[in-house]
Amino acid sequence: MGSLPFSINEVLSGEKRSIAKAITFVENEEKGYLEFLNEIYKKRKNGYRIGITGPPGAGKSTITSKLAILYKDFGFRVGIIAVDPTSPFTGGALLGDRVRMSAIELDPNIFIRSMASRGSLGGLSKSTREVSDVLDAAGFEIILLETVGVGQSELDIVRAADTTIVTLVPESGDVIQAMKAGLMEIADIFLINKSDRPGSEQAVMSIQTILGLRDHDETTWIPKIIKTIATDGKGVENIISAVSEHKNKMEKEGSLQKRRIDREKERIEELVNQNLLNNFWDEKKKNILNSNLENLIENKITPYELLNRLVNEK
Ligand SMILES: Nc1nc2c(ncn2[C@@H]2O[C@H](COP(=O)(O)OP(=O)(O)O)[C@@H](O)[C@H]2O)c(=O)[nH]1
Ligand SMILES: [Mg+2]
Repeated sequence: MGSLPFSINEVLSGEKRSIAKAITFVENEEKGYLEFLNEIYKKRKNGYRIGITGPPGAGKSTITSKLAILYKDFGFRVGIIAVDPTSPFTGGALLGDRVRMSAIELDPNIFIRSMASRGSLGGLSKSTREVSDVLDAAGFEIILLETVGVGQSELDIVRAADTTIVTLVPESGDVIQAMKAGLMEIADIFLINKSDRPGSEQAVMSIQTILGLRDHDETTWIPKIIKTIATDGKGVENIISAVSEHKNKMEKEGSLQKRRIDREKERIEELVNQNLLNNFWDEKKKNILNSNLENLIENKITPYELLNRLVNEK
């Protein structure tokens, strides 16, 4: 492949500056980025991808940084991808948060990358997945994906993650909101964060009630509900145990493999769509379209006839 603005070997050996450059390269879809992704695909080492989502302000970034530190203390290398416009990782927080973040940013075994959520084709899921691949190939064994749970983004994070954590707070209404937003279906683990505030027990019970209404058998993973106080690090070790339990259960039932297969299937579909689109609209076809616009209005050609002409045009 052609020359890259960074060294692949340095990326693969975990050199942070090169990794950062490689990610920018992929994010911007610079010339040669598919060849680069092709180079590293088989170098991935099965890094475990954990999605952390939930409403703004629930404590996702605080949880993410505490998880990163604890995993690191256990001897893992940890990569963080924060897709959250208000994340302290993206500079959107108070100065105090920002300063606390820098301490983990400087840790040689923790890599943090913030990403803008973009509306481009494939959007969040695509870039999150590809950037996770880069981190995986660079030897990060744990990959934490933080995204703010509004709209499409939490569904995208689920597609990119092996285990999905939904972070809520005790205040009444949060659980109802979460249900409406479809968060109940996607969570493998629920956190009731800010459990230093009143109402955490009721929040746990309402989630239990909702989960209890679902069909399940011995193969079903029943989501764990964990109370945390992220600012004090309380409950964070329980999150790590729950993630391990979820991983073991999925491995036993074959569902981890299935999640990963679904992810690859979706990737191929996106790649094909993107490839077809990029190659379809050449000058000739654009001319056919433009020269027939009036004909459409004047009923001289139907959209379906025009479609056939475009598709069959060589
Ligand atoms: N009282 C309390 N505050 C918390 C807790 N966890 C996070 N916070 C605070 O809540 C605010 C939002 O946290 P942040 O992690 O940025 O939330 P995010 O928007 O979900 O990423 C920050 O000021 C945190 O210090 C907690 O367990 N208890
Ligand atoms: Mg955040």
